[in-house]
Amino acid sequence: MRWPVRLTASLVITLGLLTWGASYVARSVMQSWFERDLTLRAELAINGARLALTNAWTGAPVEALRDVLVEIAQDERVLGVAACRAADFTLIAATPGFPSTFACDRFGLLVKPDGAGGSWHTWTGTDNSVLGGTVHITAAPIRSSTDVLGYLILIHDLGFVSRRQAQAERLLLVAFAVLALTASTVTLIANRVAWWRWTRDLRLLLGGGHESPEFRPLMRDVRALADRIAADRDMDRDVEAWTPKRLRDAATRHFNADQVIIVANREPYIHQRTESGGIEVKHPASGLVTALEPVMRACSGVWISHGSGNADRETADEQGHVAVPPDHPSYTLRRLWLSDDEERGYYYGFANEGLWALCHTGHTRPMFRTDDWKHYEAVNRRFADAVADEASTESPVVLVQDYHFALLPRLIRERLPRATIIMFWHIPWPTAERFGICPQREHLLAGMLGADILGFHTQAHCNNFTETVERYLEARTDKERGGLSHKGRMTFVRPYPISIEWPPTKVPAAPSPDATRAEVFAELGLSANALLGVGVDRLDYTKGIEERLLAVDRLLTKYPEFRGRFVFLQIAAPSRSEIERYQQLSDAVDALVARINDRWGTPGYQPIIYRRRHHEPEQVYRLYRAADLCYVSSIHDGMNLVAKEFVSSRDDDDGVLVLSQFTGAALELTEAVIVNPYDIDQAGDALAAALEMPPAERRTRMHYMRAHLAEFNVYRWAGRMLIDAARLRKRESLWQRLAPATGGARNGGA
Ligand code: ADQ
Repeated sequence: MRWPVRLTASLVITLGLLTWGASYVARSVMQSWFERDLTLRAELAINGARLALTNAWTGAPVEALRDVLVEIAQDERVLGVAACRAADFTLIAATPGFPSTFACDRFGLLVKPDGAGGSWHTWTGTDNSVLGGTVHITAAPIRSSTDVLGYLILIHDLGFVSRRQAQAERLLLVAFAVLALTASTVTLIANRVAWWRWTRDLRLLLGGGHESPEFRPLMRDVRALADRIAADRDMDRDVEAWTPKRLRDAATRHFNADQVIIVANREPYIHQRTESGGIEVKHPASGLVTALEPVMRACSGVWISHGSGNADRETADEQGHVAVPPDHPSYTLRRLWLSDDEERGYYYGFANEGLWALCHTGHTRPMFRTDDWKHYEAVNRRFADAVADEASTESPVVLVQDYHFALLPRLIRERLPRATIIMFWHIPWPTAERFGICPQREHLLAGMLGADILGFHTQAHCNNFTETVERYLEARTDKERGGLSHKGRMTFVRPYPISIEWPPTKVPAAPSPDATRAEVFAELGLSANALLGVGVDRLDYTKGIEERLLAVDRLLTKYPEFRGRFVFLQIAAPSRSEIERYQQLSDAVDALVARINDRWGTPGYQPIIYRRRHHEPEQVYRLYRAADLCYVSSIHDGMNLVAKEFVSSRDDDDGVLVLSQFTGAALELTEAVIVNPYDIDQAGDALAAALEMPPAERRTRMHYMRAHLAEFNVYRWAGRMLIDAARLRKRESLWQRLAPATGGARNGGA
């Protein structure tokens, strides 16, 4: 809460308390005044009529005594007067208004202790049963010269006192409201004026227009501090959910008009020619695209990538530009055309046969060919030129994606020295020893260290990278801040676990999970009591598809109750099919599916349904929502977004995620059933446990995983990197300004 609001709130509370206190005091004082007044009136009335009373009491008929009582009861506030005998507290006479249910001996309790001497007694209180409200009762003794003859009971209505008290309280309340309103208005106006004056002075001061030379260094520090506070404020706001709007705001606040450029090999929209000669837009099966596309939609800017679709050229302009998303354009896609040789050498060769195999423990031998390396270098240079072409300022924020572009940060730095470069490595980073296999290891590391920030999914990958640099380059490590200094510039190495968009845009429009399940079951020809597991992957040897199918085989072997009932639907998008290892994998999966189906299949039942083709995201989400379980069995995976997508799709809090311990996601989605996919027995048991899991446990686990994703979504992933980069940039500019005085080092720290 800002201080003027706090001040106004405390003012209102204080005035409220004061009013309450004042009305309490006023009520008590008024009450005792009125009581005293009534007692005096009663005394006056009774004393004035005492002679007549004594006469009427002794010997006169009851009517005479009643007449005297009626005289006394003239005052409109007197409810009634009665004469009671002293000896036995019985009624002698009473005025007509005297409550008939009020008995003399009721009041005797008050009088009796006094004994025969008799004195005045009063009682004030509320009696709804007999007297019908708040009353004041006076009992006055009537004496002959020797005895107490009896008591005269006067009952006064005190209702008027309450009415006057309520009136007084209302007045006080109105006075308080007027006072509070005036006080808050005055405070707010005073605050506005003071704030306006203060910010005007500060603006003048920080704007530098009136800055005297001796204050300049101080002012620079103040500005840097203000920027730092703004960045800190963004970090502190992390308790708030990250949304596209918040990400956009953070990008605008920290980078003003500076452009955001993403470089990724895969494009988010691929134009493909259909068999009928038309053109359709495809969304690639890529975790990187899944994560970055919503970020780009939030930040606008330019996405540079290889134009890989066979209708890409004709849908782009001469510079390769096309506005996307096709239905609501919000950013520009810049396509770069690669020759077949370039694609073979850079993409299939060095990046995928070399680096992909090197970075994953997938038991596939990495291949490094000199020719591929040359293409890799050349294509990296071409992309660096494209970034320089697309840059509309000299200090854009460039987000370089993945192992296809290890050389790019340094190449961009040479072309745009003032750019802020963030590189994110989407796959694991191996141990220093393993990375040493790569013949071009030093070039790759030096290229990456051109970035300001290098992001990995996990701290373990960061540690591996730091050790690799320490082993192969002359670099200084700043362990405390996670920095690596190479050739005079610092690169920060940090974990940023990637995620998916949240709230998921594909879910609200979809039919309910029950309806989806019924539809999908009908399409697959499954009976209503069947159980469905799904696997969703690019057809890649790191995803453990063979291990997954073997686990299904083990489930059916060990748990006969699931035969004929459990069906596993595996969809696999063909990927890198030019590479021999991927062709082998495809054949091996085909053979395994056939073997398992042969073994357990019956007429009308196939335990594995295998679809080797690309599916659009909406179709993938339908399958997630229809399934009883999703098994992610990667043998090594940077993060794995399928696991997170499955969780995000289940707004019914149902379904079980069975997840490999070798994914980055396993560190976050700890409520999944975590397995070692190599341990086929354990994985078979885990599938059985998932299928038999009680609904309440399924819901609890899913609930916690969804809560985690709601907080740690892809906007947070991107936002944290941008905020860290903004911090660096501010610090960098401070160092540059101070450079003449300090002999300044660049890129001093985040
Ligand atoms: P990928 O290896 O591509 O990503 P992953 O994170 O699992 O792997 O994402 C795959 C994406 O492709 C998902 O969005 C999924 O829905 C989609 N997909 C999979 N099969 C599909 C199919 N048959 N049809 C259509 N779409 C399909 C790399 C790293 C990961 C890291 C991501 C993000 O290998 O470890 O999680 O980058 O950083």
